[in-house]
Amino acid sequence: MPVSKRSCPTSHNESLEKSLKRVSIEGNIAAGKSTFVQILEVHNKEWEVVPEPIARWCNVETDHSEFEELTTSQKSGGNVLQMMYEKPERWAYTFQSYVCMSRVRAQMKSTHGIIQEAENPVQFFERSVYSDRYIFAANLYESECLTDTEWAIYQDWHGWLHKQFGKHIKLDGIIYLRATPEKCLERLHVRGRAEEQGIPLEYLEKLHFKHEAWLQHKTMHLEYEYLNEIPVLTLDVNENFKGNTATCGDMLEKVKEFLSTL
Ligand code: UDP
Ligand code: DCM
Ligand code: MG
Repeated sequence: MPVSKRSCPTSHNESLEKSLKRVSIEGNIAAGKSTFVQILEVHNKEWEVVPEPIARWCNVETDHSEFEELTTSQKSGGNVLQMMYEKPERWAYTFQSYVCMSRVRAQMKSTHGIIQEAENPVQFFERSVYSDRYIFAANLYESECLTDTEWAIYQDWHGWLHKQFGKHIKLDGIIYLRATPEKCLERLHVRGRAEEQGIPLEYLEKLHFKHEAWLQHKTMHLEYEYLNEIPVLTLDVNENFKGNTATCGDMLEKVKEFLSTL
């Protein structure tokens, strides 16, 4: 019997889907997530990284690479990250809906190339639709930057999006990069992203407590039940790990051990 032209790629995708592990790297602003995922990416060719599409948020109309950090002169489109920080009660909803949509798109777009052939493929996402909702959007709602109506609409489409695309974005594990809000503020200043320089310590404290409730104390209520059982690896990143071979080596060992349990 002739084999259908479509059967091979389909079964190939199905077997990739079965062996593929998806792990989100969570943590406060400037904790060191992007730095860490870059280390992961070069360490193992079976590991693929999906960074946050921050360039899209700083330049809505651009056709630059989504993951490029752009200079101010390159930013010709609307900078919705800046708009959100300058006037959150006006722009928080717009920003959060764009963030979540662009994240789903970025996470679904990958799994190309080497990972297709990998024996133990892993995708590391820089953050997830869960931190978008339960950390950032929830905090903006509690701070009265989202109205009741905006929050209700956000949760409605978030649930729908998850139902439609959950298969491609559901997680097998979470790595929590844990740092004090003070350390994050210091790194935020070192990084010097212009839009973020007015962020006060209190804002990072609020986000920190939400991360702690979710990933450390596990007291946060989540609509997605599978998340209550998900394995979490916490890595303390208060000490500098960038450029520190020994610390990075320890972190990579912990990640490998964690992956072997998923
Ligand atoms: N950084 C550092 N030491 C570290 C980790 C990060 O100095 O061990 C710096 C990094 O170079 C950057 C800033 O802290 O300037 C924030 O890091 P990143 O962009 O990785 O944080 P993210 O917001 O992605 O969590
Ligand atoms: N951000 C946000 N809401 C989200 C995700 C990210 O306000 N749902 C913001 C926080 C940072 C920037 O986007 O200012 C990128 O995050 P980071 O620097 O932690 O990578
Ligand atoms: Mg980052």
